[in-house]
Amino acid sequence: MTNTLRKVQLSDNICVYRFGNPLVTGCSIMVPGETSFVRTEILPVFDWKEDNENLLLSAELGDDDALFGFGQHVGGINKRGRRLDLFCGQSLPHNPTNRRSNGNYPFFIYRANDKLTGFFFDFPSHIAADLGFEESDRMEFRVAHPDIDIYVYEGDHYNDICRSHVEITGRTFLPPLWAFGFHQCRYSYETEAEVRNVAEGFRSSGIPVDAIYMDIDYMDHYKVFSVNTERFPDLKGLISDMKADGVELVPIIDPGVKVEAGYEVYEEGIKENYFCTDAEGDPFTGAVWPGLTHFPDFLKPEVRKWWGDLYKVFTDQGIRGFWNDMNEPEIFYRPEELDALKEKVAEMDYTAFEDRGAIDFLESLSAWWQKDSYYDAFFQSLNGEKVLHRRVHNLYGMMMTRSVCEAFKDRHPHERFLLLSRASTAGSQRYGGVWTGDNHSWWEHLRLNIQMVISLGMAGQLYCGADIGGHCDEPDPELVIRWTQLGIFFPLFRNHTVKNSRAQEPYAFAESNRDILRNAIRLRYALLPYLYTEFMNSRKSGAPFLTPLFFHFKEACCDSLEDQFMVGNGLMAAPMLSPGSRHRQVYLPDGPWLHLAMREWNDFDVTLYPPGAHMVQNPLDTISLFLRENHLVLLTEPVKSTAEYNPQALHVIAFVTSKCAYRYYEDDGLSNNCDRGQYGEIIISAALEDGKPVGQVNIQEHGDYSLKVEKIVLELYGPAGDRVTQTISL
Ligand code: MIG
Repeated sequence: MTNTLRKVQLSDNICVYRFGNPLVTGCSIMVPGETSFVRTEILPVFDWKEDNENLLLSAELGDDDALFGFGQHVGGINKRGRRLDLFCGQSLPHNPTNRRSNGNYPFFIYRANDKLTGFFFDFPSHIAADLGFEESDRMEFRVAHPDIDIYVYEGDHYNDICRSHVEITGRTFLPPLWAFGFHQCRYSYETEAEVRNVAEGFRSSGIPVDAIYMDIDYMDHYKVFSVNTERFPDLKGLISDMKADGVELVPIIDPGVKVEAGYEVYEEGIKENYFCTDAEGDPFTGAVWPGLTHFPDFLKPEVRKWWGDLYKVFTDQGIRGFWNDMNEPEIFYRPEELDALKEKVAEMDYTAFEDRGAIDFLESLSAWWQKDSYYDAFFQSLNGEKVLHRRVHNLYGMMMTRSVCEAFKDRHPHERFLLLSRASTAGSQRYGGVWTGDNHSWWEHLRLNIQMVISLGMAGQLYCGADIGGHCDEPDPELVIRWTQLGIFFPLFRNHTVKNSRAQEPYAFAESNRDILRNAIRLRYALLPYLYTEFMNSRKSGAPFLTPLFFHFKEACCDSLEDQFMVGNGLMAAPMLSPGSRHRQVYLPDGPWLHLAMREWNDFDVTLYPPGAHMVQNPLDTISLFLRENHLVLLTEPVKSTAEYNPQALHVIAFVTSKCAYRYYEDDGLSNNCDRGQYGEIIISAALEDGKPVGQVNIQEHGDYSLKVEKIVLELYGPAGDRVTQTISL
């Protein structure tokens, strides 16, 4: 046996098991020193052995064992039965058997009987996970190298495990308040005029919007950090006009740097040796949108500094958000393959085609596209050592985003900004959030949206969302409506679509659809006091705020309910996920619930439901919120952009069968003063007095912060669903 297993107990609940000499990945912020490890023979749960340079971990699965997690991989929240490749890759389409994902979160909670154990594989390369696929009673992880740190978390509750994982991989970055508004994207708004039209479309139809995204066509020949000045003659003016209207512009940045003499980014990268290298030590060349490109080696600190500073051309003009795309990295082809292909075409004797000849030939033509072997053709430099890219593959996207985050913090130490990354891994949440990649305008992807966002949150990546309406293909109005009604609960609330698809902006639909979409988006803005409080609480505690029902309720049937989820502790969403349907079954665990059928943020019907399964009506223009007993939700009058957000009056809807309390959170939404002790809280409580609910509030202002809230309007429902209202001025 060449390998050794050692362990360190980091805290009561966290242990690290080390095989061999793992690379320092940067995923964990709590890597134990070599000397603290002691020899052990036993890894919890798993048997292990070496097998052809791989480390093979396997364990038996009991009939009811479950495996929750793995971030944004396709599949249920319980991934049992799936086969996954834990290796970042363009995962298109998100179909049920797709094993790859743009983001790779090698973290899961294993539940056997009632015992919960969390595992985090701190390993930056390929792990083939078989979660009961080959044999239903066996899981197996084939780790591509026998050097790995495995963090093991123990706890009585799911939240304990999630918190431990955040302790190890770090808490979520601090997004600006505008990150919680509605965002509009398309591949691509191609001109300044088009961007202005989009903003105007929202404003004239009274639909709120906070950000418009710029996809790759704003660039000059897809040269990163360039702008096509014919299409965008006055970007600076555009940025400031948009900002004045409460709209942030968010440009896309790809890592591939076009090979072109005279292009500054390219020249500097070559001169300073900033690019990944091939076997000969020359800059590695692959092709992406700009044609032939080199790829920055983000594992080198000096490259991160350089790259992060390049964003200055945009931040100096007022940009405060970016989306980093293609950073798995996606590579379309290599010039070597293209040359070989050209030769093949030239030498082909077409007259000799017989039977399968033409088929084989045509098949061979496409075999060069996005080949996995490209990851064996270049090298990076980790702590001064040359490593094959494949060996550190999963770090690429995180390190790209880290470079931007760190540069921005250097230059604007007190400001917040929004970074999104397509590729990510454990720890990425410290630098930015994610969108879940290229989904489709398919009803199945609404359900997947829930599964992905919830699993990402469990893995510590709180700021995320999927492309609403679907990226590829085209949606009908009903699909966009139902997806928007679902999207109101997710941190990233962004509508996006591919090239040449139908107009997918909410204002682009017929008036009756538009009215429904406006109400949905306005409800999202109305819910900001609640959603922002929940997000910020999660960011602090490490426990996710979008959770499966089984995080809260013991009833066995909650285990597999993946089309209902909790938003905070008090609110349950049961979105409409199939076409043509106006009713759905909703399971209400534990006690009674209040159904709020929201047509508009301030126009809704309230129905009291006993626990159990119910067939609930849900017309197209309505969003169902379910309020748990002894909990409350907060709303405020929606605004057209969070730039105008001012929750002077908080509307509280509470369902009080004995008593409830909530800690509302508020900060300036733009600076990091909140992390330096400047924020406000209001403790809102209600209890029954003579059978009727009575509310109370208690203000806590921290540091110099003064709360925006001046008045609290309480709408209190008692045990029988009877309503009392009460207004408290602060
Ligand atoms: O390969 O920039 O996921 O959101 O619109 C396509 C164009 C490249 C993939 C991203 C998508 C974006 C698109 N990009």
